[in-house]
Amino acid sequence: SPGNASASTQIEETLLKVKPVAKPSIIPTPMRIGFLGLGIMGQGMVMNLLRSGHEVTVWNRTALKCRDFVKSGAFKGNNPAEVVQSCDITFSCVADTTAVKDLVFGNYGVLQGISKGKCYVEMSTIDEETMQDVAEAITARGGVFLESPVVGSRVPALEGQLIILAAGERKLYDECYSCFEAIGKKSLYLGADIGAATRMKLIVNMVMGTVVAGLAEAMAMAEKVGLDQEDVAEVLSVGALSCPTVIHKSQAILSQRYDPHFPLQHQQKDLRLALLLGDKVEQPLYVASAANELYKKARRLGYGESDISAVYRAASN
Ligand code: NA7
Repeated sequence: SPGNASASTQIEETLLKVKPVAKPSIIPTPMRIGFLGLGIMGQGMVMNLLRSGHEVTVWNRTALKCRDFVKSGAFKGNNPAEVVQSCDITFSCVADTTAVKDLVFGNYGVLQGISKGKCYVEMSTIDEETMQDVAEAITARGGVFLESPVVGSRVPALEGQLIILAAGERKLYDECYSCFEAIGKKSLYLGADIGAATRMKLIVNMVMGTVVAGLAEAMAMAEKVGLDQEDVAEVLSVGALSCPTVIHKSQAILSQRYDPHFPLQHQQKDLRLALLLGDKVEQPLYVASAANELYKKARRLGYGESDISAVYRAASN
């Protein structure tokens, strides 16, 4: 469709524009790498794997998104099972729990490609129970599993500056060394216990979600009390609250440009998952709950696929 064609052109333009941070010392593993999911995060990660000399086979539900990566030297798999079969280590980074379940347990899914020694790394942010179910299914077939959500959004993914959180099989974590070097600025192994990396990711995104919701509410209030929002953004940018998130998100609110760096629906998913986790351990989460409602409202207003900063629309509505 024309929509898809323009998505592909957009990918190409973005990839040409962004320069990754130079990392001359990477020695790519000779292992064959598979990558499932070419969303905002997957696109940046795959580009950096290719740039650093890794052999990568890609698959995406919407196949057209593979085109620019094949032009840049990737192989294309026909389905997840085929990618897993033809590669040594397969990474996946897709939207949510439903997507992961489809990908892993579905027809021609990951599980059908797993045999003894095949390695699978799940980078999506999902609930830890599903993560554990996936781990069990993979290992029951002789596969090796690592849970590895990443912290960072579109630009850090494109620049190879993500933070990689990992838990599961230590040997596989070590084997991913050159891949993690290519896509990230830091990686952290949190132990063999599947779920630890997801919990860390949810904690970090709880901070992100509450900070951006608070900023949106303050900007909306500023306008109501007769302040110039540009002045507010300037004061914030020179004070102790000056950080990339506050600076970039206040600029997005000022310019009313909400092109997705971190899709709002994913932030709301992460808050929802954090609230479930809080429920399990009886931790009251007043602030995160309130923020979650604001993101929910923004989704209802149609901003699910916009950037997280579009939560301003819910706050000012
Ligand atoms: P995006 O840009 O929203 O991309 C989502 C990706 O997930 C994209 O490749 C989708 O394929 C894919 N997807 C969604 N549903 C499915 C199903 N049912 N089956 C297979 N593939 C699916 O997300 P991000 O890249 O920003 O984030 C990815 C994860 O990292 C997420 O968990 C974040 O919280 C962190 P499509 O192109 O639509 O066919």
